[in-house]
Amino acid sequence: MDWSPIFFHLIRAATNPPRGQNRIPPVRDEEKDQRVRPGWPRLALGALSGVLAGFASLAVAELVAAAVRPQSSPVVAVGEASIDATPAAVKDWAISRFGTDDKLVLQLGILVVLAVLALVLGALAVRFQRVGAAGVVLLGAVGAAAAVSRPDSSSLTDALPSVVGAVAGALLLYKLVGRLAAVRRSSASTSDSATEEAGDGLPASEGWDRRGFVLATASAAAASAAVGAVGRSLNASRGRDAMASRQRVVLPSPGSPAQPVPKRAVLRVPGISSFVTPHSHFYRVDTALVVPKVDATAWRLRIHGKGVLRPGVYSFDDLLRRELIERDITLTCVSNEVGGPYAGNARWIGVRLADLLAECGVKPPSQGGAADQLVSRSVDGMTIGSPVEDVMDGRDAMLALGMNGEPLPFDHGFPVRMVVPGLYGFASACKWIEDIELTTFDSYDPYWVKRGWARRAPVKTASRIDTPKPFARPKAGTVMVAGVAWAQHRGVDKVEIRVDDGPWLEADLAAEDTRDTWRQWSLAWPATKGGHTLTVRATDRTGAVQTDKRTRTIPDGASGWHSVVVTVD
Ligand SMILES: Nc1nc2c(c(=O)[nH]1)N[C@H]1C(S)=C(S)[C@@H](COP(=O)(O)O)O[C@H]1N2
Ligand SMILES: [Mo]
Repeated sequence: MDWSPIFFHLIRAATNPPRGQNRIPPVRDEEKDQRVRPGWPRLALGALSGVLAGFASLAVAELVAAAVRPQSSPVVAVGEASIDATPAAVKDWAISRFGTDDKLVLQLGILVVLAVLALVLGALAVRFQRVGAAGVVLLGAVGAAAAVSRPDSSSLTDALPSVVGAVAGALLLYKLVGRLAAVRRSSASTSDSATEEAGDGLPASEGWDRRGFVLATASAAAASAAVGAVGRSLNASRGRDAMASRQRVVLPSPGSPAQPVPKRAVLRVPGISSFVTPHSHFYRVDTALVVPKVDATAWRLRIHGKGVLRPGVYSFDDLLRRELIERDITLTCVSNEVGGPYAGNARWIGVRLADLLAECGVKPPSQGGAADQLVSRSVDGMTIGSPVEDVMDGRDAMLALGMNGEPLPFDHGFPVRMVVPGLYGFASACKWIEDIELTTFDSYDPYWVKRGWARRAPVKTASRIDTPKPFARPKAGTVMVAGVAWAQHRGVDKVEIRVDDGPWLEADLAAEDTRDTWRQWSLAWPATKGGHTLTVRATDRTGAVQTDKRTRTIPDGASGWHSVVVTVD
């Protein structure tokens, strides 16, 4: 497509505007009847100009962000800032209401708010041209402030996308509403360029330069779309080095392989969670609106802090060359409601964290170590605190490089993340990790703790009915009730099902893979017609029965029994 006429018009619109447009020009007597106060059609067109200016701002910002970094784009920066500022309860609600779509919903929400503000500013600009433009600049300032105050922002250049975008949008709005305000003069006053543009035989319109407005609007819309599209594709290609580095990774066979998953650990019941969770079904919970794309070749991990006798810096290849362990570990999120979906089981391959720490001279508190908290930091500024005692107590805490036989997917932390059996993800599973600092619980609160979550968060024993689904209508007869239960690092020893207020029936437990993985279970239920409530509870290897006491997810994980109501036909 040939863009030159559009750009020509855009440039013309910008450089050759009708004069006197920021004020309603003085009107001669014979024009008075043509002079209309902005009625709703012009206000509507002003509002349209506002939306267009907003669109142009975001398009330009997208292009500039491609040059700076994708996370500096105003919608991303404001979105991530609002994620950080959202009270824990609201965030929890959003996660449970929208699930993994919460980010999409958030960004759409920001766009809707922006669109409304743009409509208002545009309509306002019809009467108060400068106020409208100033409003756009102000919105840009908000974006800029959000961008430079992100924890992963290291430079004021992060303000550029918002600033440049806002200036472009403000100019455009100013020009567009100028077209609306320009009063059609008598054909004698040829000095007015608006008149020139309209003076080609088109009928004079209701007191403003209709043709000039339509042309300017159309060209600005087309130019913005083009600029935005270029920005988007540049942004998308920015991760190319990272993607190439991921493709080059060859995971060595582990020195300490996982035992094969026992055949009897996997049940063949339709509707049950698969024992190993494929990537496509593995939950994702993080605060990143733009998934960090880290180039493994340039990646480094620093280990330092209290009681670290020999601080270390490791490259990805340094880690690959070490002896690797391979382990099946079930990861769960503290935001998971009773019966919720935020749990997944994968085969991880990585470096034993305790060995690395020991090499750096770190001792656990029980052996006189000075630090009791290990704070992991990610490239996107996340901070996660784990007890040093836990990661060094012999469990398979690791810096994972691979998941289910592949390098980590970007969504799940490429190139390296932490995985610690028995701790919730927010207290252990730092993705895109780049720094480990040894410190104390007393002296530092990481990200989630600052927001009301617990400092220490071992996984609570949980069990879930996967099938039948809530409100299912199975036929009377034998109905397979099945699901999973987890109590990582303690192990699950028993799962029981209760039908209505009947006795607890012991379910058939699939064989255990390891005590760090969940266990599938099933029960052949002789279902009788009518409505029934199925309830599940698990018992862990310490003998503790899963509590029926319902708690919220905040601060340290939901508890209570999962129930499913069905109607048997
Ligand atoms: N960098 C970073 N790491 C993070 C998070 C995050 O927001 N940012 N969220 C944590 C939480 S709350 C959980 S439950 C796990 C989820 O890991 P997954 O997305 O691979 O399932 O990642 C953890 N690691
Ligand atoms: Mo989580």
